[in-house]
Amino acid sequence: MSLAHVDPEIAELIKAEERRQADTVKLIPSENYVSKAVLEATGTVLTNKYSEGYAGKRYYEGQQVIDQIETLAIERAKALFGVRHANVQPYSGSPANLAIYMAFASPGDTVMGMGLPFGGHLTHGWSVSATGKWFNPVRYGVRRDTGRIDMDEVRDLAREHRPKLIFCGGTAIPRTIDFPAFAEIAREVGAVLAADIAHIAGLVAGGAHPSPVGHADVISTTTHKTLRGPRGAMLMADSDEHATALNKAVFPGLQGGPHNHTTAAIAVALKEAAAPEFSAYAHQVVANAKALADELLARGFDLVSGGTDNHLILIDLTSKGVAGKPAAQALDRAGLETNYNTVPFDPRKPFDPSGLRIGTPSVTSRGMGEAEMRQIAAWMDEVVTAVAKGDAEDVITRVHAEVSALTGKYPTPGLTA
Ligand code: DSN
Repeated sequence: MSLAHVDPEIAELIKAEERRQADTVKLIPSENYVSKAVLEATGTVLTNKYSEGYAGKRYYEGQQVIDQIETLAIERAKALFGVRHANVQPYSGSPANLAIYMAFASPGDTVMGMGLPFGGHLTHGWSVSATGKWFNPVRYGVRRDTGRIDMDEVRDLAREHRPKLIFCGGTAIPRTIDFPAFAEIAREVGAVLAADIAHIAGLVAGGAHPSPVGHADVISTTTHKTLRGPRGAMLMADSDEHATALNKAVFPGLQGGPHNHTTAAIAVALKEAAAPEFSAYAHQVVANAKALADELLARGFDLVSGGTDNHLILIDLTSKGVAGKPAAQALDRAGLETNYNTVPFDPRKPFDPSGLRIGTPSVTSRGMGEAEMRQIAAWMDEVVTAVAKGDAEDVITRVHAEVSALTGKYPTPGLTA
């Protein structure tokens, strides 16, 4: 029986979310629209199967098909990123990163990562995360004058603290990550270098951001951000020794049975990412982000680091006289979906910070280009200015109507295309 028949309430809510996603200009940089093929692979009978272990060595029978699917996903990951080993089983980014700790460090060991308020991820050793509680985290940030990672600080901290593990990458970094520089520092202090490319994996795959391969010892990524796959994650490595440690950490170290429906959808997404159109998409994501950033700058917005090299823009709204949360809420009501975010050296609290984080993967997947980015910046400016003046209702209503007219022209992959 169909979902609509069994559970009309949930079916209607899913339809409502479909409509919301189609009617919204989605600017959250970690989100995207997956293809119909990826969605289809996710909703299959593969969800019925347990497969603890790895291909050829499982703890359940009946793996004739699952082994082939997981092997295909692994081979496609290896080919796409040019690595020798890949593990496609981590449930998502945080478990993938935890597996790196389990593989290369012990509780109490010193580890190093970018502080959350500077753009790092919770799992890079932030205090509220298990990684900050169970390990001894040392954190680097960005320079106050440039908003960019301070590689001198990274080197000095690494020399002083001799971490076992160094993470590079994060969730709010608008600039290119210098993997060779991190690798040189990690080598000097004898640390394992982990590149968390969750945000930029699609750009790396499409050739729009330098690759960490050949520099980082291990690479973690989610599969659902710029890479445009299902919610999941992967770990990659070149050396047999690192790969063996990662595999053991994922299973049996941290996880039970892999989510086979996700593995199949990852395989589909990786096939899509190897196509020439994907490279064009990745480059357009960056071109769109630059166009959006330039227009925001021209309209007097203050961007952390002064712009962007990738898919992501971090706006400090202090100079606009409004905080991130009320701005994000008003923009959402106008059909422009963003997330409020801390900015480096933010004097405000994380739940009510000074910044807005935006990005261009979703709008690019819909086929929008630079002209639409300039229009989006204009709408953002109108709404934020109106919020600062304390009189935004009319502007929100008008902008929402204009946003709907725009979204109506751009099909949403997986939903209306
Ligand atoms: N939640 C992700 C993001 O939005 O960047 C990071 O895990």
